[in-house]
Amino acid sequence: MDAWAACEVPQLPGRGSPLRLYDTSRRAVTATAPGAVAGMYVCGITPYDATHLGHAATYLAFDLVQRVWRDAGHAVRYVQNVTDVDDPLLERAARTGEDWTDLAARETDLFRSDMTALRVLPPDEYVGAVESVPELVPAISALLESGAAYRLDDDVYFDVAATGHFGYESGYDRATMLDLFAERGGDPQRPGKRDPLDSLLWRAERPGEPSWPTSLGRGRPGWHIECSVIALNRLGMGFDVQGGGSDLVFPHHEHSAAHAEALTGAHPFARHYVHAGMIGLDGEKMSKSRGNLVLVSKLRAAGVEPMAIRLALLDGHYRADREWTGGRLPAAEERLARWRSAADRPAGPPAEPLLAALRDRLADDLDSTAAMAAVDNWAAGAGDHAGAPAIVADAVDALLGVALR
Ligand code: 5CA
Ligand code: ZN
Repeated sequence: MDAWAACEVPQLPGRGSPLRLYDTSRRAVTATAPGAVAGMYVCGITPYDATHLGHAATYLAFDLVQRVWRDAGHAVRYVQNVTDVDDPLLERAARTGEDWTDLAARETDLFRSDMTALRVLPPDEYVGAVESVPELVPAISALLESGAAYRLDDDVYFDVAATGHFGYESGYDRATMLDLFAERGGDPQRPGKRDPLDSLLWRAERPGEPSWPTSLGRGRPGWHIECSVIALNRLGMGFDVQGGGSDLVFPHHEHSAAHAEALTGAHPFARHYVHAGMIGLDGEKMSKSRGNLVLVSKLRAAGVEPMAIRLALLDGHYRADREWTGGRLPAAEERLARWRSAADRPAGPPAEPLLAALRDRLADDLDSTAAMAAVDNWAAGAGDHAGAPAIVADAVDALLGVALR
């Protein structure tokens, strides 16, 4: 499907530093080491409700990854999915009486316009679950043939014993895995499974649910295989970053990795598993199912400048769980105004030290808070460097994605 329009990224003088990122599987910050083309897959939305600030914060974190890589001289191949058929979407449509395809199309459109407004660079390939059914079916069949998957009634399950590596991505113990699996869409209690943690690859048709006629029978794909195969077919094994929010560490990313590793016999699926912290409201994770949402589109409709939303969300480390509070927006608006008037000056302090600080801080596991403090310092300083404001505006645009002019 179509993504959204890209904004221009200014080319900066010199070259940025190699990016280091926290990898969930190693539990450490280590250097990313992309070749000429860096590969990144970030899990996309399940389009049953509008983009909230938690989604936006997660996509902004990976937007910084792309910007830092580009500045360091890499081309980036970025793939994102849309989970446009899955239980929560179908349940919402059934409850409101809306056609599920209409609901998905409408919310995906709104997501595109929110991402465009926030100046998030689009993926090179934006791929829906529905349109990828023809590539998921052969992968599920191959897993069945190799014995990594098995039939249970007419459904198909992945056997977690199929690779010797299951559990390496999250590092969780079995009790934690069982809890999270039950909490996040798994079915540990279903009788007949080889292991309670085995995940659904193919769900045979149920009355009233959408299904596709395939060589596996009529049905629809499971969730983890969607991201596994969409990424594998476009980026190959061992791509640089698999990303999403921390609620996807287990079971989603563990199973996605295991599926691809069982399919190919190669390891690892991704070289870095990168997870953004959860944005909370009133002490709880902001989520569609809880309904405690602050929507990007609502803020925009109320006249909030998208660049202020961007600044508000970047003012905090991407990995930390963060609480959204009403005071964040006015503070970000005030900061944006300060930066804009500083960038409008005929001259200012030299740009080079700021550019170096921005590059250095962002390359260190995306320390956006420190990067923004460096811009504050530059804006507060005085100087007679006539070219500096233009370079700073370009740097803030290219690296933080914030348009000052
Ligand atoms: N479609 C799946 C991924 S394949 C999904 O998780 N969709 S989602 O719409 O629920 O979430 C989209 C992205 O936003 C995911 O990366 C998820 O981890 C992230 N996310 C969801 N809620 C929050 C939150 N409160 N704070 C930060 N990120 C969040
Ligand atoms: Zn995913």
